[in-house]
Amino acid sequence: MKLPVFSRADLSRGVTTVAIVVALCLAAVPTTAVTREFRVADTQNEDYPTVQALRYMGRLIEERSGGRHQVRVFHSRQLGEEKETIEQTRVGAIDLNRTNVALVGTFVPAMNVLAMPFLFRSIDHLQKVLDGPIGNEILGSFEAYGFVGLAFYDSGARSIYNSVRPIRSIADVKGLRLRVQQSELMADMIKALGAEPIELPYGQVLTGLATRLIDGAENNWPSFVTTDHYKYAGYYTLTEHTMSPEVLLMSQKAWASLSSEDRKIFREAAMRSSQFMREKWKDLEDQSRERAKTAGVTIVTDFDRKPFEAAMAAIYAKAQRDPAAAELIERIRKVE
Ligand code: GTR
Repeated sequence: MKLPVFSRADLSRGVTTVAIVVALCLAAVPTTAVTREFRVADTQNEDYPTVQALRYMGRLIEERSGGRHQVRVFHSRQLGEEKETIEQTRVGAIDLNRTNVALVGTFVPAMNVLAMPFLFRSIDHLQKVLDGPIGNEILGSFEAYGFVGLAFYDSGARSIYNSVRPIRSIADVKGLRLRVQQSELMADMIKALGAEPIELPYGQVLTGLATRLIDGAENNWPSFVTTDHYKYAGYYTLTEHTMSPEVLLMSQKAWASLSSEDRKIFREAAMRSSQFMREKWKDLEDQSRERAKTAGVTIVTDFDRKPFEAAMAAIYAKAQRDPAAAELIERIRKVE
């Protein structure tokens, strides 16, 4: 077999061609940072305002990074149930996560403060806290636990619903098997009201209601209705026992891959998506309430709230054993 013989001229032509190809390839790659797709998890359905807000954020990020970064939203538990996705976000397997603060309380203690019962006097009070210095501080506190806090999303107030009886007094709660999020604080809260808390992932609540494994659960209007829980639990009492908001987290691994300029783009887009979500939220709350009413759900608004609040004394005593939590609770109460 005869090997090809290259002349000096052939070789130098080859080198020139390779150099041109390499130069063209380099020109096509922006020098600022590497292009990548960021995966974000959300447990809610595709139409839910949080999912829409994440998509909106993605559009902003893509636009402002000149197409270098894309955000792909995995809704409806496509990446797993909420608790598992938080663990995966912490280790960097998932880049971003929209979750409820009650679930992050297991990892980041300050989050439990935001889920404390009857802490916020109104949605207005909650928004003032989240939009002000306390909200910023809390977002900043995530770094010590392996996350980066980007923004809060509203989630209204959570109330108790069930299929057994209308709850008009605290005595009516007694003995009910009520599903709670995978959160010690939420389980303690329901126990303090005299019910039996059953910790279940969000995706299993509908089956739990349909099979009578549970008598009821607690959630805001949009979650109660968009999941069809209202079709099985016909009594909704406006206990509004917590206003635990949603939070958008990023894994530290994904954050570390961003240039300081890109970090700014992510933070700003997240903040803007929070405003976007707020506008969508109110409408969906109203629509969901109307849909439940039309479907025949009994909505109890006239009930004795005081004993519900009083039953929470032990929850506060336990939380306030941590001086940082006690101080945060006080500061939140003082926000006018
Ligand atoms: C919803 C919240 C979800 C999830 C759910 C639940 O309000 O948006 O992230 O925490 O409640 O009860 O599991």
